Amino acid sequence: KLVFTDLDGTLLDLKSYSFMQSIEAIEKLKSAGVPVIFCSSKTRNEQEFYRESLGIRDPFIVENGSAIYIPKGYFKQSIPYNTYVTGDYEVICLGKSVDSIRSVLLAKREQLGLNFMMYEDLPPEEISMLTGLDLKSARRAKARDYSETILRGSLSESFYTAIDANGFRSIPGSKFETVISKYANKGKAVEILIELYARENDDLETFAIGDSQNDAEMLAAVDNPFLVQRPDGEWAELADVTAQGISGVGPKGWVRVVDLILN
Ligand code: 2M8
Ligand code: MG
Ligand code: MG
Repeated sequence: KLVFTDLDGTLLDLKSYSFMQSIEAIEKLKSAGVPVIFCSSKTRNEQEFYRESLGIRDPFIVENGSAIYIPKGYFKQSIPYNTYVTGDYEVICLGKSVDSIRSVLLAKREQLGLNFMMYEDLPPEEISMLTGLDLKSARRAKARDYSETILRGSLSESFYTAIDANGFRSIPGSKFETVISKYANKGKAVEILIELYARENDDLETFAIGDSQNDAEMLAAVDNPFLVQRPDGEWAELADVTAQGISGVGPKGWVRVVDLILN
């Protein structure tokens, strides 16, 4: 079994970004030897914080499918993709550099006379105020490699057309929008990891848990897709995939899905 999971509003409480409610279920997955693979809009630094806090050592997918971080030696066989090494990881990159994204955003903001703000424009203190992340977490969120989050201000139809023409797309998250390369994709990243696990494990059964539209591609890539409830009690309406709706908002639903997976 393999579990792919979103973080904000899924494993983490959407408001406090806390993992307290999920700890026990994570321990059960670890004891059962089931990999817990984060797949989120969060950065490497943010996800490393949660991996270290929770003692998770499995690969993880950052910035909405922009890159897959695989601990060195995690797979016995060598990885049949272009990779680069950073720290203790081999990285498969599907996205584009944050610098290229930010420079297109800057140019389009100017040309189209828009007034949106992105992380790059703001000190961590202000990001912290706007997101509810604590200051250290705001710094980890600002340290992006392959995407940029737009925090406030209006975006126009012409904005979306312009970024599309430059090879980018905007992904609506639980609270904000994040601009990534068109070729970055949570689903593609999940498929690559499934293929790597499948070389070493027979009869894999795959699961994914999310809470919003930005999880659709991940959910479409697994055998058993689940959606947890959002704070308003609704389940996200996904365009191209049907997922089983589980009762329980965020981590409350997450814990229920883990019980289903293990029983
Ligand atoms: C952004 O991600 C959330 C996730 O759905 C969003 O778009 O609403 C990203 O910048 C992420 O790195 C950050 O931790 C989060 C904070 O709410 O916002
Ligand atoms: Mg989410
Ligand atoms: Mg997310």
